[in-house]
Amino acid sequence: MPSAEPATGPGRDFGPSRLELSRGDLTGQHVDAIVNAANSSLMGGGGVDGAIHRAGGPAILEECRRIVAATGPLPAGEAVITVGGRLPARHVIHTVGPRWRGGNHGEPQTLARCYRSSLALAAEKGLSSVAFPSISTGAYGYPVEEAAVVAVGAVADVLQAGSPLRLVRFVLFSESDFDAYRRALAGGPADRRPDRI
Ligand code: AR6
Repeated sequence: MPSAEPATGPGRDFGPSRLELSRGDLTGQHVDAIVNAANSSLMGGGGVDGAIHRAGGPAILEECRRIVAATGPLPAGEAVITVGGRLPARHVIHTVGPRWRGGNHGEPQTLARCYRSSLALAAEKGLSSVAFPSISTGAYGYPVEEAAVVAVGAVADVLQAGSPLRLVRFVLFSESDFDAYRRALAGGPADRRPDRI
């Protein structure tokens, strides 16, 4: 008989906080917030963004509209939070990843800021569990092997520094993405990461 909760995947503990990898669909995650790989308009799109709005329903888009009306388009690297609508997650944190332009246009720094901004917002709101997709590696074209190192490194740095978050999970859609993140996690400390993130 299948268990109600999926088995936990590979991970790493940072004191009371856990970074975990799993394969599957982000929209089904039972966490306090899932993170959307959005675009600056916050008006929805394809990929994981489309899946989140389809599954969560119109309440998410309504709140996105109010946010953009009040503060304008969301710059890459920043994050905002809305309700989760019909999703199992109570909240959606929307962040905008960098478009890949060859790697010398600040892409790693912007991508790292997406993870840091999202986690800072989650902590500020008193949340304890967050699930991320692989930001920027779909429509925005960031090579997944490189993005995985930045993503895992940025989250590990936040948890290492001490965070109220107890669980940060990457939910990878494909086996090959999952393997890239597993390699990044196994790569461990900073000596394997690109500089100046
Ligand atoms: N669960 C988990 N991961 C998913 C899911 C899902 N349900 N669906 C797709 N992915 P993308 P980006 C993976 O393109 O590159 C949108 O149109 C997907 O396989 O969703 O940041 C926005 O509106 C890939 O690995 O996001 C923006 O315009 C990863 O999620 C633009 O795309 C990210 O792919 C953002 O592009």
